Amino acid sequence: MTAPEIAAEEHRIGLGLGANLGDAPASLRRAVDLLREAGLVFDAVSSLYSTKPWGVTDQPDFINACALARTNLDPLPLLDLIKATEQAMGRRETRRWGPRVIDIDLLFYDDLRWSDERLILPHPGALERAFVLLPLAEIAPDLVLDGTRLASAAAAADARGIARLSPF
Ligand code: PH2
Ligand code: MG
Ligand code: MG
Repeated sequence: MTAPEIAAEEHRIGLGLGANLGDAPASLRRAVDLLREAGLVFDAVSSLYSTKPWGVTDQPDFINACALARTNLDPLPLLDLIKATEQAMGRRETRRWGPRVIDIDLLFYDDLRWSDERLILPHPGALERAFVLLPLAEIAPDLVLDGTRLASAAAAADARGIARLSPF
């Protein structure tokens, strides 16, 4: 007789979290709580970082963090869950790169490379934006994205305007 299947959460994912409206640290924690209640298993969450706005600069500073989790969901159902969580927390569409109560970005999903109108994996900003790279490298220094080890990328990043605040 074969052993029964155990519902192991087998896909390893990275999430980028950000907010710059309302109580941003509370929003990041609420996002993790909601995703956990929805079945994601969190293995690590970075410190909270205060970061200067990137892209559109005339808006409040952001709080950013990254997390490592596991899921059984395929990429698009996972993306649906992420978007539903943002909506449940009051996210409304604003201008691109504008202020938001919560932003949850899927940074990677196993070693999957994916590109369509809804999703690009690995997230193209993960290696380029210090507000993602620094928190992600804190919890996954040995992870390799697009052939680059995160610790090396973080060491080379322009970390001006980014301050580690506190544990999550
Ligand atoms: N998110 C953006 C645009 N600019 N800047 C910082 N510092 N942090 C963010 O999370 C961020 C941003 C769009 O998602
Ligand atoms: Mg984002
Ligand atoms: Mg987003």
